[in-house]
Amino acid sequence: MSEGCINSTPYRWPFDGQFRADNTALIIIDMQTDFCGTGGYVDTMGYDIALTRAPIAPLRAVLQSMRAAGFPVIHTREGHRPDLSDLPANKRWRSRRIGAEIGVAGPCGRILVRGEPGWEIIPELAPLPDEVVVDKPGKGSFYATDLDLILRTRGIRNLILTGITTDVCVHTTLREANDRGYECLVLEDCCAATEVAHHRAAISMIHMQGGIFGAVAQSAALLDALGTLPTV
Ligand code: C5J
Repeated sequence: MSEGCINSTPYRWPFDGQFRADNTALIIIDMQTDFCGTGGYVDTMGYDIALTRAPIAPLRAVLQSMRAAGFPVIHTREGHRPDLSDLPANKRWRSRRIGAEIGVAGPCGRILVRGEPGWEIIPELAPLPDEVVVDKPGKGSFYATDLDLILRTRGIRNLILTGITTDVCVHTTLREANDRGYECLVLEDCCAATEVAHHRAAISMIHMQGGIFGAVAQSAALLDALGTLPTV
């Protein structure tokens, strides 16, 4: 088969039509209280968490269907060690400037620190015990993590990317994955940014040069494609 299976733009994804539960993973990026919960990092910075909460409902539907179809699910969490030994000085300085200093106690515990309530994945999208959770200190899910090793060990080469924020951690992960040869699909309605214009721009960029980082679809298109796969 040469044409893809999912109705996406700028091409049907994946490029070679090889869409199966044994070669494709759902990646859910940073759906943590710090990014979409009341009193978390994004809320403390003064951004509208209604935007970063918008993907929760479509993402729940995708998560449920992909779990049922036997696809591996990988969750990521951005956060730092409690001693902040993996927090670059410039990242800390920038967060202090905007009034949400990483490592300082806030309504959800110490901001972006591993083990704190704000760092946890929101209950609506909580990982199952057998699902991989990747802890990352930066924006990309590959930098300073074992994600690449986990994916290659499982024979996964297609990634369906979701989560927050579209322009930061989703895009950084998309670019890292693309350069490593993974075939990527971003689910537009399962991502969000802290500015609508940034979300739209980040989605638009993917379409350049014939799909420079991969392809984009709505969650409904993925759900339709899942419905056509043989049941497990
Ligand atoms: C940010 C993220 N925006 N998950 N993190 O700092 O996009």
